[in-house]
Amino acid sequence: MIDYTEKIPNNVDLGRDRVLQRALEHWQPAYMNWWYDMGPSESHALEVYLRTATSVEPDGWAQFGYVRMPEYRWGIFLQPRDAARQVNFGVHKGQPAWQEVPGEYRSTLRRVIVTQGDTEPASVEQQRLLGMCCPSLYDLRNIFQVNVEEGRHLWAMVYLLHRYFGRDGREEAEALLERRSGDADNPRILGAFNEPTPDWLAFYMFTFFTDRDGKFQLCALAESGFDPLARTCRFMLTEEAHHMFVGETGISRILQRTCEVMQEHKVENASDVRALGVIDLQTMQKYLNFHFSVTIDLFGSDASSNAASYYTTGLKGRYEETKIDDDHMLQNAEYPVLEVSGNKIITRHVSALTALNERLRDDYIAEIQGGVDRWNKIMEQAGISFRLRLPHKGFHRAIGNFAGHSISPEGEVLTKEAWENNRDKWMPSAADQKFVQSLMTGRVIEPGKFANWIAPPIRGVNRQPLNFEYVRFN
Ligand code: BYC
Repeated sequence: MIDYTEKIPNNVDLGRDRVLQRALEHWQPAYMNWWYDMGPSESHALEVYLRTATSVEPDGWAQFGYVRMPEYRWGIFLQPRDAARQVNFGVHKGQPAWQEVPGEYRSTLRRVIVTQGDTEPASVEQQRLLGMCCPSLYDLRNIFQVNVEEGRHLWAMVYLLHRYFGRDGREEAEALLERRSGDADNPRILGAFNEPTPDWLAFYMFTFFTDRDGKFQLCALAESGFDPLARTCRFMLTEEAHHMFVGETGISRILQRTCEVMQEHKVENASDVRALGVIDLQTMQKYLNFHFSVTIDLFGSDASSNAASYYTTGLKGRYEETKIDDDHMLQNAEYPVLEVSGNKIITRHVSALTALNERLRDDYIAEIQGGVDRWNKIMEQAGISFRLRLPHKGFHRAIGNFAGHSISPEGEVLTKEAWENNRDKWMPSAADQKFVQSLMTGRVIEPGKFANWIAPPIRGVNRQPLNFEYVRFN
């Protein structure tokens, strides 16, 4: 169980390590200052129906109740230790999992933990204004739940930095509160976390696509030979599931509403659909193209010596590593990657070790495709022929083999000029964004009411009715 009597709730017996406890208690007010500055705008006095972790066991870890977000009990929760756990891949395969950081991997591990940690506050910063134009109390509560849990994920990485990396870990933990999403001088580390999330369509796309990168990266880190990292990522994954649910159902509900309106008014043309105050399917496709492409960049280069060394040294595994039936060394294995050759895209077989980013990206894309198929069922059931499609992997890429190339959503290699001429057909244009913004000017906060452009969810949170007061404004 988690000890909530402590200033910092935890299940790591923090009270026994006074030095660590003091260091984290010193970081805590800096974190709170960051939350007040960069957390959800004008939200501090609201009472929000949130879930809080009570135990790290798979059953019954959550307790629901009204909380003012600054009073949320952020803390440190690791999955319980399995004393028999081993390093399951790479050159140390078969050794007992490490309980301390191996000296030779210290800086590499710290970099991975910092990169992971940096995404968590970044996403809160990206979403901070959205509460001001929420489509319902239900959605407002959900975004706040996502935000407090991203805050907790930051705590998870900061614990590792403080506990295992001494002074430079503490400095990195401070820097995590100093970088800012989109800041020209001190931006967040990874590209997608510096993109704005200006509206709720972008938010649902982000939680569907980008939080799922979080899932796959956390799964890979949950395989780590460094046991405390593995255990903390395992627990973070239980929280991540809700974020992806918010994204997938958010998009489903928008599609549902658009299809209802299209059927009711017998309209198909995008401008007629927009005139009825709902989001046309073409705009949904453009947002999808954007979020998919910036998210698949987050997996890193197709051929990466970093990825190879993370694996060989046992720091970061593959998705579901222990379920894969091979030697878990990959010294002689190959993996296909795509690259541009002249005006064609060709497949080349490269060392499976250097292609580990690509492999994780492919695992991710397979799961994403399942979600897109589920969305398409909504159009199918409404008798509408439009289907959403994932663009080609090379479309709009800034990292890896496709960076610097102009690839169409169908996978044709184009000239830069030809690509630019089609840009607004494939990606949200300024006018598209303006239209989506125009739907989201005020907030809908009457219990049980939903904005016109989104259908209500099938059920409420924690079996509460849809007209439950998920957020109290008092
Ligand atoms: N933008 O060898 P390369 C989440 C850098 S999301 C900017 O290709 P590597 C969440 C790279 O850092 C999951 N820079 O890549 C979701 C490297 O720089 P240095 C976050 C990029 O190292 C929603 C250089 O390019 N977790 O949790 O094999 C809400 C060459 O790198 C980008 C992780 O990412 C980019 N897109 O792999 C909240 C896991 N991509 O070091 C939360 C930890 C690459 O040469 N991170 N670069 O200066 C990693 O495992 C790896 O750092 C990466 C990159 C997979 C990201």
